[in-house]
Amino acid sequence: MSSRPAVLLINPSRMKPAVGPLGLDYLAEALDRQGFEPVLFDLAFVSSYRSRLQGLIKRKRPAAVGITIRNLDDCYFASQSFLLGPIRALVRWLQGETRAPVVLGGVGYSVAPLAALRFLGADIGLRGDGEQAFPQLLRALLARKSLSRIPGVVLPDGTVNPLACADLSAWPAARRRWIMNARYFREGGQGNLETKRGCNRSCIYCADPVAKGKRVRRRPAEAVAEELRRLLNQGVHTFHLCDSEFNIPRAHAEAVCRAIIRQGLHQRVRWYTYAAPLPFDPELARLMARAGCAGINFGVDSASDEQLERLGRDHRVPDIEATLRACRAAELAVMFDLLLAGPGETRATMRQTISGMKRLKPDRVGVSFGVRVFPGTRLARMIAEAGPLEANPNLHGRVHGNPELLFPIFYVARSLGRDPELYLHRLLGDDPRFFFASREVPERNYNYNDNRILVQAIKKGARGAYWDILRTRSCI
Ligand code: B12
Ligand code: SF4
Repeated sequence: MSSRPAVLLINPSRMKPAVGPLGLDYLAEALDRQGFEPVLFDLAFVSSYRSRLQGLIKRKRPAAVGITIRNLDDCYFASQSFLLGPIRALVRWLQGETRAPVVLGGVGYSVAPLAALRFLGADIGLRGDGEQAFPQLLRALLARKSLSRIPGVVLPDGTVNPLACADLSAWPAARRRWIMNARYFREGGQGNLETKRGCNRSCIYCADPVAKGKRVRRRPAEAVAEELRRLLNQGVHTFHLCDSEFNIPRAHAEAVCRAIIRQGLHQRVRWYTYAAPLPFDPELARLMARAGCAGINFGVDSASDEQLERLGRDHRVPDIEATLRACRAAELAVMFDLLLAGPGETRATMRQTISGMKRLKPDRVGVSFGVRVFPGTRLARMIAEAGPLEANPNLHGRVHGNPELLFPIFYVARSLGRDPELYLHRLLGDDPRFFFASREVPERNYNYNDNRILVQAIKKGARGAYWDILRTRSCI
């Protein structure tokens, strides 16, 4: 038995296609380096977990049990699927099996940390990066010291410390040996890694700066490329990056591409990423394509300048056009994500956006109708200033008993008039370029929460970003 204190780390997500719990791979690596014994348990591929977990707890006697929470809900207006119910049952069961504290963390958790801690009945939460703060928390627990000054700590008494933000500037390449990366690749169709954290933009609805911080922390580009090599050695060759936006800041995107090329990996990997329409240019597009990038998902949100202004975006329609041209010239596949029905949206702005997309013809357009309201965002503050949630005619979903916005709640501008979804469906017509949330037409559904079409395609060998897998299944 190891003399190092064991820490049990659990991934409770069973969503399919299965996305590897990257946060736990990084966290376990940090714990290992700092004198702990990480013990991973993944619920993604097991049907019942109790007896196996019981055995593990008995054998390892963990000092703490960590649970990663990636998604609070699926952020989809059409489904509004809340995902914490089974995790609450898991926390209760764990508390009956061990006296070790149950600690919560993860990007979803960090969006609504106190409300999620209380809902789940866990002992401690940690909002933000875990690599430095979690070992610090564990050392304090073992020494029976106060937790009150540890960054990111959240306690049921209402303590919510400032977001934990790790210094990643000297962070070496992770070995990527703690989660089942090869299996996730086989069954989830893509590997994953981060090149940096945080986003310094001010889009009014976005949870990323809330959960990851507004200060961008870059990883050394050579370490990112080295990590790619390690995943390649496990047979993982197609990736989706996990940065909020790859091109913010542009210089780091360039450095990462150059490191991939310098290390000779560009002809062995294919990767996809999220990126913002600005800053983007033909040179960056060419460099990304050379470094193995196959496709980019741009959060363009709207093709109405007035709506983009209201959403706090810094790009405008001409930037969207220029970005698409740059990608076309570099032969990069393009997905544009729209975010419709936000504050001020009207039928006219929605019409302008859909006709703009039909004119531009990106490879695919993801249509999100209804804006999930996240705590800590400017949108949430605007709503709070307007009065009680129940009385706000723009809000849908859990408007009662949801002051901390933990449960799915969506903004759908009243200025859209009656039956706005029906109107939108008419605008989209049967143009296969558009994905939108519809259980009735599964081929056009791009909710990745339990998407059986994707699961089947991946089983048959499809690899890549999910939108690209869906696109190539029904090529136009
Ligand atoms: C990339 C990405 C995707 C990619 C994933 C690609 C891949 N192969 O991994 C794709 C496109 C597939 C995707 C899909 C979805 N996504 Co997504 N995605 C992201 C994104 C940008 C990165 C996630 C990530 O891996 N981060 C990097 C890892 C390292 O960070 P981390 O998990 O937070 O871990 C760190 C800390 O949190 C902490 N930590 C983690 N666990 C623990 C545990 C303990 C005990 C402790 C102490 C600490 C700790 O330490 C870690 C290291 O510092 C995030 C936003 C963001 N910037 O993070 C959205 C995000 C997580 N996604 C989101 C959503 C909603 C989804 C979907 C449900 C959408 C849908 N309906 O289809 C699906 C779900 C897919 C699934 N099976 O889970 C939302 C979740 C919001 C919410 N309400 O909870 C986010 C936050 C985006 C947003 N702003 O709305 N996604
Ligand atoms: S939408 Fe993109 S650019 Fe805007 S704050 Fe979120 S991650 Fe940053």
